Amino acid sequence: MKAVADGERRDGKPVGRRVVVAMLGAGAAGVVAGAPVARGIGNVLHSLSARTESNLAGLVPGGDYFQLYTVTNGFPPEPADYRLQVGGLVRRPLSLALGDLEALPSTALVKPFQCVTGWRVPAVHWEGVALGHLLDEAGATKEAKALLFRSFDGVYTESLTLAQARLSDVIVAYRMLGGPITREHGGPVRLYVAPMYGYKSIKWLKAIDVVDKVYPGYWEQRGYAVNAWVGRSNSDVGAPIS
Ligand SMILES: Nc1nc2c(c(=O)[nH]1)N[C@H]1C(S)=C(S)[C@@H](COP(=O)(O)O)O[C@H]1N2
Ligand SMILES: [Mo]
Repeated sequence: MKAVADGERRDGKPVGRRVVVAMLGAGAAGVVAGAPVARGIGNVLHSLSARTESNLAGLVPGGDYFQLYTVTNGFPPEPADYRLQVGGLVRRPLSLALGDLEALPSTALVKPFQCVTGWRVPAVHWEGVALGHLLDEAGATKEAKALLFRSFDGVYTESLTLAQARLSDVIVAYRMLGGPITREHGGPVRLYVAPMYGYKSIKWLKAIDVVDKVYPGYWEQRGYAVNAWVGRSNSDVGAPIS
């Protein structure tokens, strides 16, 4: 059996928000006989915190391992065909193959990953390119205020202000947990926003559009905070005092 500390689930099964709908439809978490209880409660509480932004989810007991979340059955490209588009309010639009990303200066981080439902993986190894570096390469114009991230799944989106995007622990990641990012975890390339809840870390990253204002992302349109700081006020839009 794998060690819990490596951050992988033991059964490898994806957990989607569709479970929430199914379970609420059935009446209560308790009726899902035989399902891992913490997983079910986690999903139900996720829907609660979407409305209340309370910290109820923090009460859910759980191991130090990832759950796999996706609102779709994403279809990422093969690593060989992968391209990341950086466009919008930039002087030099970019189209980067995986090899192009790997050739840029890399940032390695060992940091927690925390979903707003309460599960948290304490020390995850990440590697990728600082998002601020990509912004410098592309040359954001004066009008640029925020970023809109799009996924190859065609549904999920995310947002960051320009100041948030330039934090040194926000990376376009191509390695995670000691290897290339797996398909389930959003490979070949996903975002990792270390100071914010997991929903900011969009999987199967397809495009970064530099835009004139914040366009709230998938879960943000459904009630989650746009400024998703872990352990800080959601009303704080700026960069942290470091
Ligand atoms: N494309 C896409 N990215 C996504 C999601 C998703 O549903 N689709 N879920 C988010 C949420 S809520 C979390 S907690 C993390 C989970 O990452 P993991 O599946 O690698 O554990 O991915 C985030 N990125
Ligand atoms: Mo999440």
